[in-house]
Amino acid sequence: MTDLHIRVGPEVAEAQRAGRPVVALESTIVAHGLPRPENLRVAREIEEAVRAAGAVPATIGMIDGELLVGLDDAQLTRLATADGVAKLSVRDLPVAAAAAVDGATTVAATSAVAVAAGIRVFATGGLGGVHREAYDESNDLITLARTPITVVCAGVKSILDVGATLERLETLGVPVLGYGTRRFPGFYITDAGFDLDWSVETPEQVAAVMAAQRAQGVHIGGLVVANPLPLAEQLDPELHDRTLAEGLTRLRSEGITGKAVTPFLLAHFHAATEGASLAVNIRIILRNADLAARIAVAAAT
Ligand code: PSU
Ligand code: MN
Repeated sequence: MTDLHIRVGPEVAEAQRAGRPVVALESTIVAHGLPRPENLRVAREIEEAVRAAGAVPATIGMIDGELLVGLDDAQLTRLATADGVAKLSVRDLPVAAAAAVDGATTVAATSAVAVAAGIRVFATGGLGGVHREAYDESNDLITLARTPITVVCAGVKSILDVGATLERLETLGVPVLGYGTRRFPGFYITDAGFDLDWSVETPEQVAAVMAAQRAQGVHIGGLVVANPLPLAEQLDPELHDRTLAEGLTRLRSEGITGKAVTPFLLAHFHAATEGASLAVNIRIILRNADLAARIAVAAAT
């Protein structure tokens, strides 16, 4: 138990003592982002992908109000299968702890807790960002501006306003590195239509940026590594555009707002594409877990 009331699981604690690489993983994609029953299987596969690339996975979440870094299989199963698991962003953490609930942490909350526990690399699917409807900007962005963690993602979902999200990351001082690309990926699609200023080709190059960021100490914030799917693996762009248009229409007609927006659109994609978006989603997460582990290995040596 740290003084922040974060409990680090035994395997993660042992790896940290030995200076071995650790990769943080979020639980919102498990509890709210992926459909059941595949979510639990995928959650385990993500951890396996991290191990296969030489790092120790630390899935983060809340059980009975306690923040855990490195859920064991029973805890992971509980967050994947229980009803009423709360979606926790940063502001929800103290309230949820006092209420002793079970909760899944978003990119923002996972980043903040990971850094508090001394972890510097994190793999997810896609970041939250600026939504297209009304005024809604994910806490993921401002939290990345303040939290020194490297987040490997496939950009942001095309359900968001991708251009506005990139502008906000610039305003907030968060560097975005294209991994093997100079185009920002749109999660299901390889290229969301925006140029990036910087790209890297290897995990070692990412580790060098992380080291420079720490050594300079000029801006204590995060780093986004945008890892696109290969073109051959993306969701058919036509199916994508049609599904997105339908989803946005349903959002309006069903009056969905706030933190329910992201899970609603994800569920719509999974249902409307009859699993095609799910297969793509799983590929993305596994690829990001692998890359994050290789970055963590490079950063630890
Ligand atoms: N992107 C995905 N799948 C997800 C999410 C984002 O591809 O499940 C989740 C992440 O946990 C992210 C959160 O932090 O949605 C953002 O939610 P909001 O827009 O309410 O901040
Ligand atoms: Mn929101």
